Amino acid sequence: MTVRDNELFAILDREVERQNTTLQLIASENFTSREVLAATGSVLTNKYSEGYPGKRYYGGNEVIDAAEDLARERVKALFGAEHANVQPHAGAQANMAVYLGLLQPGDTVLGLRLDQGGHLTHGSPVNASGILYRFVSYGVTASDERIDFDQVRDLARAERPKMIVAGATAYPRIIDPAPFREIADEVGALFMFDAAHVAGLIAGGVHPNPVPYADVVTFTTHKTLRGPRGGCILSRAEHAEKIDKAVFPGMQGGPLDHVIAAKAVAFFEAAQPSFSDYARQVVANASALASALAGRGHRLVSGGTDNHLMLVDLRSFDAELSGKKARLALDRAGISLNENTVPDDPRPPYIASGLRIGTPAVTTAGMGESEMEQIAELIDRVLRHRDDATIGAVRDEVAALCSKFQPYPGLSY
Ligand code: DSN
Repeated sequence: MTVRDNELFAILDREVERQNTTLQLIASENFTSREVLAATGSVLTNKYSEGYPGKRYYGGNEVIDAAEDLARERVKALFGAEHANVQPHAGAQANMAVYLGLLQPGDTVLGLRLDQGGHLTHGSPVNASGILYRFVSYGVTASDERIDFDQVRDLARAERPKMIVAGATAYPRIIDPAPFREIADEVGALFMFDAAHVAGLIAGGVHPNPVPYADVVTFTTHKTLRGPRGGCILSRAEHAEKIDKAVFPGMQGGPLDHVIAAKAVAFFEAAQPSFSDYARQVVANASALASALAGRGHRLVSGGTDNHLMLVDLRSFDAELSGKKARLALDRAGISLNENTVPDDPRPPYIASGLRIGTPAVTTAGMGESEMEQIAELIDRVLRHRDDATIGAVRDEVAALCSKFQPYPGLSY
């Protein structure tokens, strides 16, 4: 009989309490189902299974094979893909495996500017993507702050990239895969779509599916898709072997079988009709929250949103208020979100001039448009005053609101 680690389990209980009593507005977070939690906490964590179903380096993998096969078949059916690799530990590993499999070091790649919504793995100089490959960045237009396809085309013609990467970590608009495919075909480039943020919106049928257009689609399973933390790669059959070799043995050793099982559960859940209702409500809530914030005088990058997130540009609201200062004040009020750069941000990313706000988690908790109005008022009050009395009062109102929408009532470790 082992001694129970009360210290650690008390910390887990504190996190349950935090998630049940404060507002989770980080655009890349969600609340998984209890079935996803159960699979993630299952005995599959005990197994080693380097390789792929039917081709393992260790014995005793017949059950693991069944779980991984189920995950692969479900995700292929969900997105209409020819091939799936469900082993990447996270989105960064998924992206790096695609580069490792399909590029040579030094190859030129086009990706969205990091300060305009791109991800670290889209060529940041401090990330392996930017160290190993020659990324050239496109951006958004100055006029409407949407992807500048004229620039993408001009850069593609001038640079002749081996690959064009679409997708973003902080971009509030639909990303149409069709023009990217057209440009990639014109210059003979591969086309990768990083759908990490919008995978759930695609699965729910409210955003265009990039699978018919892209050579490869990567995504994380824990954002709008509402699964366990992890990554996934979908590809055309012609790239399957290179992608699989790049994930294992190229990038990773033993897969996280418990997480792969939880991914299978999430793909099952995302295939249910109710998931389309969820995806539609995520977007409706983001739209309502954006309108309510705009109505209170906040400038939104691109003027609004058509996905699950929005970017508030604080510069016109209060030139002294950085994204970081705003985030810290909101944190104290029980409102969790992150500071984010806005296009042409004069501040560095860890200070930033904007806030990124997302609705996947609050929508899972059951909130609708009327709660979004209330949340906008709470955020606005904190940003305007930032004193202890206001923050304390908002914290109480946040707790009262959340008490009606607990994601994990009664959960205890
Ligand atoms: N950390 C993720 C996000 O918040 O968008 C990206 O990796």
